[in-house]
Amino acid sequence: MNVTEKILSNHLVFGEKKAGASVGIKIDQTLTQDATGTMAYLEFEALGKEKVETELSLSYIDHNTAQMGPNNMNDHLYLRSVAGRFGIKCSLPGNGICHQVHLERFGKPGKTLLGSDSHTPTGGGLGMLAIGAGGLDVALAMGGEPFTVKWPKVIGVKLTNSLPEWVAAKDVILKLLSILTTKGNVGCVVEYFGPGVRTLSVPQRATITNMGAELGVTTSVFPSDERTKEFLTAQGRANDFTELISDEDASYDKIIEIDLAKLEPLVAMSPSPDNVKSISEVEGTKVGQVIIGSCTNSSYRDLTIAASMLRGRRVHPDVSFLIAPGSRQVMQMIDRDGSLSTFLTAGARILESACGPCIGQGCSPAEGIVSVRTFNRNFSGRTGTPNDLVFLASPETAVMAAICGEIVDPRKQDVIKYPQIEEPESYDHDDWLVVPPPRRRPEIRRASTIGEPPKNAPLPENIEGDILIKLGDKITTDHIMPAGAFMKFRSNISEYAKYVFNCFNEEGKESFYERALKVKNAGHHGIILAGLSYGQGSSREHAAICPMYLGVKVVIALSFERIHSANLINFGILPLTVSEEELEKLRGCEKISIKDVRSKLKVGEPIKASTDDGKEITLSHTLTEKDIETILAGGKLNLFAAKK
Ligand code: MIC
Ligand code: SF4
Repeated sequence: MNVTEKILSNHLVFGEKKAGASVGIKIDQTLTQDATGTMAYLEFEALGKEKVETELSLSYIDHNTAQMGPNNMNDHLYLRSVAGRFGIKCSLPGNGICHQVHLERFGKPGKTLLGSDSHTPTGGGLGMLAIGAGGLDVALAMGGEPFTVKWPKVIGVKLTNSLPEWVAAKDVILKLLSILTTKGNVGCVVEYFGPGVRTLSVPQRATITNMGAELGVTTSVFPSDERTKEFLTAQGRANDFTELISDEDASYDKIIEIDLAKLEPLVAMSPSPDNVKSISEVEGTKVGQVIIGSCTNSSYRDLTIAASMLRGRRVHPDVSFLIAPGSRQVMQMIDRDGSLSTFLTAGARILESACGPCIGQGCSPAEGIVSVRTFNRNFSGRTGTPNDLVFLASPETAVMAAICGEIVDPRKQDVIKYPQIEEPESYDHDDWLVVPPPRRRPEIRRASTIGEPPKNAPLPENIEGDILIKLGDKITTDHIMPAGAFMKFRSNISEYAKYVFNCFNEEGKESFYERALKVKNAGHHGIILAGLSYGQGSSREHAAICPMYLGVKVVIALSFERIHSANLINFGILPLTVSEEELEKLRGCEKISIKDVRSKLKVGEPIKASTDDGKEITLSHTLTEKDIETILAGGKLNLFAAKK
């Protein structure tokens, strides 16, 4: 067996080990972050459980830390109290980004981790099967329910040789993104193997598995080997180590070989992480902002590289240079070893250990300037600046750009020697910003800005649909539900729903929200039309909950991304697929009706839609029986309540 099959088999609760078959797996650990966590815990409360039933559940506060107005801190107090009440640890603001902290302090090889954040696969760097999901699925896993996932196809990525100077782990994943792209990888797991694996440390592996999320795969995983042991030992967690490697005769559904020695520095240009260019194609581009941070590249290793390059130097006067260390551990260590002072002398602005600019919480670039970031996403407008120009790159390439004021191939200069970085033998760790559940169960603190998960009605038999919006390919959840400044409404659906598809609203014209409400109030049902890979990116279930709240019943697309499709089902929205030809026909009309949809779903008959211009369209789906039951009930919360 390969590593993926081993972990899945050890956790299998039901289902057949066959690619594409629905299986239930036991979840050992869960994590949430504040932006998805408030809803997840409101949903957990609705399940009526006394305590979590996992080995370990953690609630991280790392996304909404700007605290403009009371909303954010109201959320934080709710999260801390609800964690205490149900036996969950709470990582307070300032302790760091969930994925970085979880890797450092809590992840364990061979375990399963379900997180309400799409970059949960970061844990794959430690040999965990770490999967991102919507908050409701995480709530159910906390309640002891198995998590349902398709038995994956495993793409083996064979790594050979070792990385040359100035080429980083980020370039490995950018290379893979250029091969596999962000579309069409649903239902796959990427597993790394081969002799090159041992040349990569755990933080480097975690950069690769983290950004694997952009491929749209279920997760990515590395074996757990001597390097894993070194890392866990340095974290004071040698006892958490178990070896986990694939069998000699393990096979993969497909193999991609990457010769690390042949890689070069790469850059992903706006507006997609798979818009990958070699550095020679972008050399000389003037840069106005550089940021080192996010859960992809803000480890101690990344910051040590950055500090070594900056020692005795200053950043270019035209560049605003910012650093957000991934965790309090990293922050403390760069303080102790003098890197912090190097950064300050070089002219860096130091940000809190949190998601910050990665999710548009400040530091939006000025119009027209290029911002080079070590992050994982550069979807248009995510920074808070419309039509932003964000280039994703390794810390090495980013710091070089900060020093030179333009993109420079670090291999072509001879001023800065390549810093050889050793992993520390011991990391600082005290965990005192991780609050364990108190002995006496606290009362839940629920301020006025904290709403309730909205209820949905069962799916109607006949859908009288108005097409609310017609979209193209690769619509991300950032398009559907903006983050940044709007994230303060995450625990209040009626407020947040006002901003559905905000980026497509035009001034002076009816907004999506207004249109959807008009249709809903007229007793009709909302329909969304889209192209390939609808719902890429984040795990935010708000991208399903808010449209549901506005009366959307069906999304018709060429294909869906895994997490978003699960979120639609969880909240009772029907995801239907259509051929390109039929989609074109739908684009030409405004209203469609889908008759007898409940009955047809139940008996597995094809679903037909008739358009207002007299055409008949066939719609398909890949729903399991359980999915159908969920949608018919109007979502998982209704289903759960009915079964109680
Ligand atoms: C993101 O990177 O887009 C986020 C913010 O971390 C999201 C979660 C969210 O929307 O709260 C994610 O990746 O799942
Ligand atoms: Fe936070 Fe950005 Fe990572 Fe999402 S991708 S968890 S916003 S740092």
